[in-house]
Formats: sequence, structure tokens, C-alpha cells
Amino acid sequence: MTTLRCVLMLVALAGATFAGPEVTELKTEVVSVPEGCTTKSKHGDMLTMHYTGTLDDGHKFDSSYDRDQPFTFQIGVGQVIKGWDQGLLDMCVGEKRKLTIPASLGYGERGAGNVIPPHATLHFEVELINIGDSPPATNVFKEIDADKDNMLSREEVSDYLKKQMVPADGGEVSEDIKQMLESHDKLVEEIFQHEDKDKNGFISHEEFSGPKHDEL
Ligand SMILES: [Ca+2]
Ligand SMILES: [Ca+2]
Repeated sequence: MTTLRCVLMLVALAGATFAGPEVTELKTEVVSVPEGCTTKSKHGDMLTMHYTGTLDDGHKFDSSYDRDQPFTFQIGVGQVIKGWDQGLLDMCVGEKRKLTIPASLGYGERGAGNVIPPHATLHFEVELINIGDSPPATNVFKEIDADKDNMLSREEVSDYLKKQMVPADGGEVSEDIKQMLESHDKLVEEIFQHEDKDKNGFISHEEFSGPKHDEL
């Protein structure tokens, strides 16, 4: 009896192991490349893609075609799974590829939600729709520092906040915004409590915790 159970277990294990060749490396197949391709995708570009993702059993888990809405992201910065960051480089606009992505470069041993099971190999058919420049990094410090003395005064912070709250198109100021403007002195105080570390009444470039560099 014990022996039989052992044999059955071995058979089951063997079945699991040899169910299919395990994918461990990213596989990139070029399906078609348009003629006259000059610009290719590179690290940091904003890529707009159409894609269909399927599992080993052919089940489609996601497709931008179904939504009729391509997907835009920055490549190489971890916004997407590693298989995408690595498999969509050097690609022309209009080029189509097939990616086979091992779980280690996909959603790993945990999977994702109810959609991607643990240890899943992912298959993507992708098409590059557009390559855009990287988004400019906004230097908020510079935007607030109206007189360019490299220090933020209460007035500068206050003016900046008002600008953010009032609609730029000159439309009606909503009740919500009126209330925010009324409590906005308090907000300025809170910001200074937090940011003006040496309490000299100004937020220096060094003290400022928000975005303050022109380049990432
Ligand atoms: Ca200033
Ligand atoms: Ca200070």
C-alpha cells in the first residue's frame, strides 16, 4: 500500500515536472518591421503600445485592443514588468513582436490578483505605436521661487498654492476651492512647520522635500 502511494506520488511529480519546458529566459521574436525605420526605442523613452497578453493555456488576460486604447509608459524605469522593460528596446514604430516572458521577469511566484497565477509564463503580442520623449521633470522649487533668491517665502508658497487651486481657464471658482482658499493660510503654516527645518521663515533649496531638480 505504502509502495503504491509512493509510486503514484512519483508519477504525479514527474507529470508536474515534465508538463512543459519551463521558460527561464526572455524570448523576443520579431514578427514584422516596417520599412524605413530610423528611430528605435531606447531606455527612458515613453512608449505607446498595443498588446495582447495570454497565458500558457491560451487564456487572454488583458488586451489593449479590446479597450481600443493603447498603453503608454516609460521604458526602463520599472513602471512595467521586467520582461517589458527588457523586451521592448530597440524597437521601431510599427514593429510587431512576440514576447515570451518567464515568471521571474513577470509576476513571479505570487502572480497578480485573480488574473495571473503564480509562476506564470506570459505571452505578449505587442505593437509599438509611438515613441515619445521622456516626460520633463518638473522643478517645483523653481516654480515656487518667484524672485529666484533660492529661498521660498510664505508669500511665494501662498501664491503658488493659490495658482494651483484656481482654475487656469478663468472659470467659476467652486465652493470646494473657496473653502480651500480660506483654510489655505493654515496649509501654508503646515508646510512651513514641515519644511522650514531651521525655522528661519524661509524654505531653502536644501530643506525643500519636493521635486527640485531639472533632471532626474
Ligand atoms: Ca524666493
Ligand atoms: Ca529655513
